[in-house]
Amino acid sequence: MHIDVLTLFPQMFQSMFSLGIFKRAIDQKLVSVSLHNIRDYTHDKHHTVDDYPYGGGAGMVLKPDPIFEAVESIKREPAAPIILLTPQGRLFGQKIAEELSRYSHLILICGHYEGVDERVIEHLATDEISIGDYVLTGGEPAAMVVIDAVVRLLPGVLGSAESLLDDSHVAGLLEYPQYTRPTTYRGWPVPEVLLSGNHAQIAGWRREQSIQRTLKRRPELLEKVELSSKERNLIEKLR
Ligand code: JD8
Repeated sequence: MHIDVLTLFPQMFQSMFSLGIFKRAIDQKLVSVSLHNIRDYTHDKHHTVDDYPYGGGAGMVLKPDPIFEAVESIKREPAAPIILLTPQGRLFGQKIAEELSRYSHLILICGHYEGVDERVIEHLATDEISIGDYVLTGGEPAAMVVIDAVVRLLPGVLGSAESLLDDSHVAGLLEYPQYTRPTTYRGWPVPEVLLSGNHAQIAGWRREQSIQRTLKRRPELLEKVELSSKERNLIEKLR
């Protein structure tokens, strides 16, 4: 997959792409990322990227022309979505991550200040995404969230140790509690069952913990998840 990112602050992405799972994925050529500074697509002496809003109001709006020219400079695969990160977008989740992971090319546009000129939304972007109902100062952290969630779904990016199968938002339940050594830390023991070596019993305990935790913290997730009749009974009992 190739990802083009348009931003006023390309440096914000540098540590993400130079460390850990991302660096490995890029080195293995499973993904490539090009950062484009929107300011490089201005033509005036002061490299102006923003201007006052027509009709008045606080703050500045990103001008359309550098954003259009930046996108037009990219060799775009015809199917590649042009995604604007914005609080007005459709709410990002695992399902959209899976959808985006099926493309071989993504173009992400990060706005700043009060937002971008509406003509970018109407005539350039093909998709608008929000990562949640809180206010960011710009689209960059949202683009990083989207890129992270999408790239880890690409074949080969995760090692077998980090495999996808257990992911809570894939399975539809929250994850069970996890422990590592020491078996007792500051007097707090690891649950006995995990030391038993009885793999069926451990799997049963973990499943029950996942269900209990989901019921307590995110009960709405239980509506969609597939459960056995035994598990449904457990929930009724816990309720
Ligand atoms: C892009 C500018 C800030 C937004 C005035 C100052 C996404 N889930 C999300 N929350 N916030 C954003 C986001 C915020 C942005 C920009 C994304 C560009 N701002 C503006 C409008 C109100 N503030 C986001 N994705």
